[in-house]
Amino acid sequence: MNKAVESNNLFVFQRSKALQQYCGDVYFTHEDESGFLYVLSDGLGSGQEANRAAIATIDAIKEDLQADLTYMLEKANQAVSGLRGAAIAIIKADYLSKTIYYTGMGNIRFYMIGLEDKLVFPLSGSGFLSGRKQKYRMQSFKYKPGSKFLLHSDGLVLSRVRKNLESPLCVVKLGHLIEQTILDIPTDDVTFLLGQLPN
Ligand SMILES: [Mn+2]
Repeated sequence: MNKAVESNNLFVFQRSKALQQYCGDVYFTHEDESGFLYVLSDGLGSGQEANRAAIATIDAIKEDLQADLTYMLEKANQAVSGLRGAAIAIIKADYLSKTIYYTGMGNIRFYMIGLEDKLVFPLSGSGFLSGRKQKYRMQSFKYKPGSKFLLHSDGLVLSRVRKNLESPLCVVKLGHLIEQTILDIPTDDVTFLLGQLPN
C-alpha cells in the first residue's frame, strides 16, 4: 500500500512494509473551525493483525471526539485487549488558544515549533497499548502560528527535523521531499502527517 493525501494544510503519506496490502499504521484526521484532532496508531508487527489492532484503537477514539485525550488513550488501550498491541499518539489543536495538546504511548514521534521558535518534541509514555491498565499523561504547548508540525511512525527516519519544519515550502512540496527519503520497498510501515497551523 502506498498513498498520499494532500490539502492546503496537511500532507499525509503512507507506505506499508514490503508494500504489503495491509498497513500496520492507521491514522485518523478530524478538523473543524475550532481546531483539529490527529491520531496515528502503529499496530505491533505488520500486516493484517497489526492493521486490525491499529484500526481498533482508531475506532474507539472516533466514538467520542470531544473526550479528554487521556480518556481516548484509555479507550484505545481497552480496544486492543485480545489483539496485538499498538503505539499511538494523539494531537489536538485549539486554534483559539493556539495550543497543541499531546498524549501518546510508544514510538510515534511528534515535532512542532513552539514559542520563541523552540523545537518541541514531547516524549510519549514508554511501552505500548496492550489492554493492561496504565497511566497516561497529557502535555500542552503553545504553538507558533503558521508553523509546521510533523507526526510520524518509527518507519520514518528523518534527520534535520527543524530544518524541514522551518522550510518555506508548502506542506505538499515539503511532504513530497520527505517522501523521497523513504525506501521504495520499506522494511517497516511508514506514515507521516505534515501539517501547517493557521496564522
Ligand atoms: Mn512501526
